Amino acid sequence: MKLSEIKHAGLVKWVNEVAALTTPDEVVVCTGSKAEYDGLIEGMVKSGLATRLNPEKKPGSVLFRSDPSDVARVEKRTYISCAKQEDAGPTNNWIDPVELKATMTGLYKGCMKGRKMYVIVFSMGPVGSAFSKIGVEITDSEYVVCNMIIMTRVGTKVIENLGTDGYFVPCLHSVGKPLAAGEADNGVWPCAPMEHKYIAHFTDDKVIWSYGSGYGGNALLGKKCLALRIASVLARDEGWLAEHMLILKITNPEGKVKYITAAFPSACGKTNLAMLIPTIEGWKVETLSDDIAWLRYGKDGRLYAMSVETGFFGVAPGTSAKSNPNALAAASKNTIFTNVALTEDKDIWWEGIGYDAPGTVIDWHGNPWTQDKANKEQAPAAHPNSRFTAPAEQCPCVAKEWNDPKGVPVSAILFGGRRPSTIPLVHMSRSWTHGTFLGSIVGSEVTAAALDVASGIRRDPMAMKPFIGYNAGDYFQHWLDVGAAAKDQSLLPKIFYVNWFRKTQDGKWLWPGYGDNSRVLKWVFECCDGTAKTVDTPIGIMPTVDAIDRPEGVSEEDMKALLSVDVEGWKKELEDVRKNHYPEFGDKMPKALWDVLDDVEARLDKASKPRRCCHCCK
Ligand code: TSX
Ligand code: MN
Repeated sequence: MKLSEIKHAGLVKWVNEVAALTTPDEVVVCTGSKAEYDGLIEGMVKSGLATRLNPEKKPGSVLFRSDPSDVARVEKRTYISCAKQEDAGPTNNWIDPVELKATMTGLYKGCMKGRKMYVIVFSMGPVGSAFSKIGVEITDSEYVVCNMIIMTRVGTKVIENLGTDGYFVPCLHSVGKPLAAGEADNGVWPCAPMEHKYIAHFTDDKVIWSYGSGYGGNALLGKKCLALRIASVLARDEGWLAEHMLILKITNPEGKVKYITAAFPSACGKTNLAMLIPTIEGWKVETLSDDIAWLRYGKDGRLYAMSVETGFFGVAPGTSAKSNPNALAAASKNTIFTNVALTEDKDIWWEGIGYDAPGTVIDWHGNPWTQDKANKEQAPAAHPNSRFTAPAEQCPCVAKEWNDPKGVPVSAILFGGRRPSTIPLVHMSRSWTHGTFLGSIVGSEVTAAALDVASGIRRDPMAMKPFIGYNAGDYFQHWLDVGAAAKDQSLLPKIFYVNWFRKTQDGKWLWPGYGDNSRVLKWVFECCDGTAKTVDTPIGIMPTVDAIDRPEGVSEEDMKALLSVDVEGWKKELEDVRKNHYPEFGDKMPKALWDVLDDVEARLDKASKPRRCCHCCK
């Protein structure tokens, strides 16, 4: 499509300015059609950047290997750039926008030489929904265009919807690797050195500039940059929530439906939970989103969650027929794989796929690799952050309403983390404010490779720490404000904290997890209906030991361990929150959350003091 066909003067002006700065050979407006996608993939196969997979085993699918320096989001090069540093807050890198724009303009000068510049007009959320946001990504990466076509709604319909003066978020991206005359990528992943990489969010004018990386959240600007960081700012200003949450639909044996959202730090199996297959008779779980949810009040006063993406950009290693057959099915065709291993018969393989590597495979560096199970130190064949980009509609358990422009009414919000001790299998907050407190203290144990945190817990409030586009203290206050704005507190979702990762003293998993988590979801469901068996505890509302159906292999003792309050452990936990976590947010930390901390500590104190029933037993 030609730029002259676009009727939006502001968009055309911006595109022309960017073209003048970056000097591409050609400007292409993306239509999002299958022919366009296929043509771009074909071009990348020809240039050696992509490998076509076996059409019998993975029809319509390709493999990319990125540069070893460009394999993940780079938080140290990610910036919230606004006039006042305080507005970026303690959790974000900050550079003054005047300075950062000057630096990046210098880098963008001539950076698309020898390349095509693509204009991707995309919608986060269904096209035309009052809650959707349109973005326009300008990029010089065909890989980005193809991923955006899977992950978002791209092209003609969105351009039409944008009209002559519709609002859009400008998203500028370049891999930062211009080509000399006659030069081609020749199979080399284009990107710039680390010190030239920038992922910048100009939050005062809601503009995204990304330079130097072609990978994932650094480059697919609709996802983390727009739908979380910029959207969180819009959400604060407009009174809604942009959250790092999956959305699932759960149906009980009587056919009653509820919708649950859930936020977890990385490596907790969020995609697995979104696509869970229940082990309890008659229950069903379906998926609306595995990563991002936008929540706002409906006319009925309930909080609605809308799914904003159209695909899954999932971590490949660990995905198996056992852990997540639905994700494997979603990625069985028309999928882009990045940095996984390639088998001799042009299929894919990765660590934790559920079977041994067949013969010698090509690892993510492009080198022959033969599995050596005796060698615990062997470098993996697939990069630990290797990915599949798969269309949501290919997921066998996608809910029919995943596309609904008004979203779905939320009954429960789950927070969770990877916690071998202290945190029980599940507990429910006493109120929205207490639930916000639980979200604010979310954390996961740090892995052996990164023992940089004294407590061994890395806090990741609401699993949003890297994605809050403004001051995190203000974000906590915004959560409280959203709850306070409910026209009826009883219509608010109930908020839970779950922990699938409890271990015994000798390091064995106490809970089988995966499909058996449906037993916890059942209790959550019952809490929302007011039929659950509950007990009030110092930390919140918990299931009685017999309230949750016990999976095979879990003894009654185990269940008691999973569902008891570790009073001393919780006191240490809250001391860490008081001394190390909350102070990070300084004056911006809402008093209401300090008050919850005081309240829970007082309840724990009361529980640990020997009770005096009368004068005779002092
Ligand atoms: O995704 C996971 N979930 C959520 C599933 C809906 N994982 C994988 C985490 C890494 C991404 C889990 N790992 C879960 C879980 O609930 N639980 C565990 C821990 C665990 C691992 C293995 C076993 C039991 C628990 N059991 C056996 O291997 C036999
Ligand atoms: Mn995510």
